[in-house]
Amino acid sequence: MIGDKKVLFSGMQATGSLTLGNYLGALKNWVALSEEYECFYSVVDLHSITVRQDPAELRKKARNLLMLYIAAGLDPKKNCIYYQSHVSCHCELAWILDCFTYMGELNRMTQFKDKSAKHADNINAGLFTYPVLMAADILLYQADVVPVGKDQLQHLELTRDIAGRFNSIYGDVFTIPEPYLGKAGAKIMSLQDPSKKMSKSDENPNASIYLTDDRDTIIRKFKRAVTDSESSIRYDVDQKPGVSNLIEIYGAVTGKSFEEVEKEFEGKGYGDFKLAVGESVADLLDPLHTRFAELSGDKAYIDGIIKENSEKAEYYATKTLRKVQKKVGFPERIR
Ligand code: ATP
Ligand code: LTN
Repeated sequence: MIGDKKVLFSGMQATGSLTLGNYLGALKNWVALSEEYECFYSVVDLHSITVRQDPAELRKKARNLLMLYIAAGLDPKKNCIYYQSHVSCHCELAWILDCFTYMGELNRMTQFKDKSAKHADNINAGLFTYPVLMAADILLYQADVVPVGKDQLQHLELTRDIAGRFNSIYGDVFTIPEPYLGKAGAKIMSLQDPSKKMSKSDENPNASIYLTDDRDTIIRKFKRAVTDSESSIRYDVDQKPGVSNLIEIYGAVTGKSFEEVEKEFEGKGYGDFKLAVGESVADLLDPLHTRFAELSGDKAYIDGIIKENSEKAEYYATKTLRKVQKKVGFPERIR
């Protein structure tokens, strides 16, 4: 708890441009939860270097991501929006937690398996211990709740195991976090291959809607989305994964249930449906584009936010880290 509020932590990697999947699966929920909780929203740039990054690009993407958090509706005066790399406690706690995590546990992580298959020439130790750094992120702020997409549930389960293990040895040090999954949009699939999730690191730009895409691009990408040879608009993930994904997107954007969407497009063809989905997404993203452009032009404001919030994050993170260091037996600092 901070004051009378429960704590929320979440983060996104500064790799690639954010997609509609990131927005519907994560950002949208973040905004909805931001009044109720004391929130920490991190740009997790330490995690980004588990795959090779161009330094100038990474810096730019990290700043854009931070601005997108704000453009999407998070008030940076109320929510602690900061760069993970500015708070060194994350690395220090991750090391300690590494010593409480088993190789077998990390070996089971599907993201590790996927990413090592994708980057077979660079299966580094960071990629392997990635979930421990994520556990450190969450546990440093004593988070009660962590909003994530479905793909991150396994990491969250591991975080809970590590925290429970640590607590059973040293007493109640960490709050055990609960995942928060939004109702709709928890797993948006690729527009080109609906068996894969929409991902910002996909090489095919037509597979994802980027939050920075303009209206024409958005509509064009939806027009090209892979569907099937039938023509009915019906939710059936097994038989009609492409159409079901579009229904999921339309439902998440408009707040309509699957049944309502099916009804709305009864007797209509894929062309009409795809256009409606494209327009609803373009309308959703319009205000975000305007706000992002404003923020991009206000360097001093953004720099101020970065400074203020990294100090706030550091204050809370240090509190937990000092407690942990004491528990494991490191000598006290002499002042
Ligand atoms: P990468 O391709 O670099 O792995 P990503 O697009 O998978 O990136 P992350 O940075 O791993 O995105 O995820 C940020 C947040 O967005 C997480 O909470 C994640 O669960 C959520 N998320 C990512 N992709 C989707 C998706 N397709 N549908 C719903 N939520 C998603
Ligand atoms: N692993 C997450 C990003 C992430 C995160 C976190 C999410 C890093 N640390 C802490 C929630 C809480 C991802 O790839 N989406």
